[in-house]
Amino acid sequence: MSSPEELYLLYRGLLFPKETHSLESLKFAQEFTFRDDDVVAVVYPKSGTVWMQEILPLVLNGGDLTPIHTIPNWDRVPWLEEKRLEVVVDKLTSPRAMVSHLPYHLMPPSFLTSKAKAIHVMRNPKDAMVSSYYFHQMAGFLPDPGTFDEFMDSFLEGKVMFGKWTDHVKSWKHSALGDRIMDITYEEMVQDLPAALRKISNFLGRDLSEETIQKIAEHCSFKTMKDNRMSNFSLVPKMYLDNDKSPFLRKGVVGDWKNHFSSEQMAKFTSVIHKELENESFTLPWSLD
Ligand code: PPS
Repeated sequence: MSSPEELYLLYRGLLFPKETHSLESLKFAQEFTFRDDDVVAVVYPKSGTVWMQEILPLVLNGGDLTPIHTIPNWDRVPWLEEKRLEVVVDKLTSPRAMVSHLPYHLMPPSFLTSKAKAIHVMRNPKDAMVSSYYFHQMAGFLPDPGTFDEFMDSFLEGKVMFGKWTDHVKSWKHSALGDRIMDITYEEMVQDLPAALRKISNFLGRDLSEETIQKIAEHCSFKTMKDNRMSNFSLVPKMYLDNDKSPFLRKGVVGDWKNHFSSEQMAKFTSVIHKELENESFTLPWSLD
């Protein structure tokens, strides 16, 4: 089994999985030229990234299913910081959609000066942590997570890919993007996907009919995505992502942390997160209890 040192690249204080990132890919991201009509979903890991890879093309193209049925999600809406971007970038047609796990301060200069839009997706960190715990079991390119308790310590200390959840959230909450950024939560999307789709399409200046919204919601449901081989990672060799160990599209619910946290773990987790956010001007959209 490989050690974290072998599996991660340390770049500007953050850990990046070497399988999918390199110094070249991070340089490519830094030098990437954003266009004014680009949109990027900025998401801490395990908080709704691949969901946005399904939603964005459909909202942008008015519900044409071709991209989600013919292009694997990682090429359809690539990660800004991953190696694949350089390979597929010339095939992307405007308006282009991307995703990123980067914090705001690592976004490329051209993003800041362009008019490109950002959609910041947040998920309750307890559920993101549980999802990540299972992801570390199925992803051959990530270190063994250890026990749930050990993984919680790594997560709270930021010794995981893309660092601390609180740092990521703070960076985006303090962005200077004004009306170029929209916040949405994973929980809102689970609770009422059509309403979330209306919010996203309004933000992107798309006037979609109710019929189209309903069609997109159906094709972006957890169940439909789990059956879509272009989106469920079944095309990836098992040595990288083993859906038999834990499916990538695992549960897709809110509050699974309640099935995993002891009362001590819950108290510790909540107190660490609250302490790190205590002087912040923003409030979290959900209670952590
Ligand atoms: S990654 O690896 O960081 O890109 O992962 P990410 O896509 O951000 O997060 C994976 C979790 O999102 C869930 N997911 C969904 N939930 C509800 N509905 C839909 N359509 C959906 N698509 C993805 C996925 O199941 C992971 O959460 P868990 O809790 O593990 O099920």
